Amino acid sequence: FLSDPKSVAIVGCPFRGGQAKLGVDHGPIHMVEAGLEQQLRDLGWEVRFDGHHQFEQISEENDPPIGKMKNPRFVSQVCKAVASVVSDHARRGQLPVVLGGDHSLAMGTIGGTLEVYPNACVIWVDAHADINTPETTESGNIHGMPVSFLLGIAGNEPEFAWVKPALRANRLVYIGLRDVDADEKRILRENGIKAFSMHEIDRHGIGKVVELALDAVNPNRDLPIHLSFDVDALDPTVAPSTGTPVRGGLTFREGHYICEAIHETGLLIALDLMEVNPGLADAESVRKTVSVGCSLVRAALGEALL
Ligand code: Z70
Ligand code: MN
Ligand code: MN
Ligand code: MN
Repeated sequence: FLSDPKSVAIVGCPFRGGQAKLGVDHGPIHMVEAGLEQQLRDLGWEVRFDGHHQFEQISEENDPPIGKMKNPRFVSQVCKAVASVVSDHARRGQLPVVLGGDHSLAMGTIGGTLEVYPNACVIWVDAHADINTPETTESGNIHGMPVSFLLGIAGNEPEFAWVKPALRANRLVYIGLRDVDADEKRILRENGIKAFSMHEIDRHGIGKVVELALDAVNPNRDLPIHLSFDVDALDPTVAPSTGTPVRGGLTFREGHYICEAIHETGLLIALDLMEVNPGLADAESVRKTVSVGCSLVRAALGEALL
């Protein structure tokens, strides 16, 4: 799927409109300043840094809630712009590495991927399912809803009419879930969406779980893969600087194993690394989280290969 020489485009998305906490918009800047660009070059990739996208801010007074959804116009406009950036890179055979920013951005990243690779499957690594609808959300935060829009189960919402329901339920699989709302559990069940929670990881081990996850969405190992990695999938001892840390998460190695195993398939065509929030903790926790974020990206792009 990718051009030769293999090329990645780092897309910084300093955006926090999908949730309430300050600081997550600084995630991409910190990861780039940690040297991610050169680290990927050292792995043999041709790297272009696409910059930190500047999004036209819509002030809160001009962006009142639609139903329970907070900052709907701002989130919608940013995700639409991100979709076009991601699809442009994908069309050129470049692998977009999108640095968030909050996870509402996945509407844009996955939307952009599916424009170019309509049969791509999505591996969503997260403590949360992010599959609330504008009806079921309790928080009103759109970073808890992107998957419902991508699946086309979010209901008729004119502001988000541009999001095509391009993701099929049988092309989506979760790994790492442990904080899922009751309505989200119902939505997962009703749509037959495969999910491997921390419970399954404890039972089978991460190696088996990744194999089962790939069997579920990519049985013949021939479909392109979009990996959307929320850093809060990792245990808070490993990645403390994130908006919604949930204990009992992936170890450092389990997180890396997922990325390495997906790299090994040779099918990875897009990667999101979301929810790094350098504003939320002490300097050492920030350093640790930014560093593990870069390290996951390197793992997905082949670092462990001997
Ligand atoms: C909750 C909601 C969420 C991330 C929190 C939480 C969603 N289900 N996602 N932190 N990254 O607000 O819908
Ligand atoms: Mn900062
Ligand atoms: Mn998420
Ligand atoms: Mn999460």
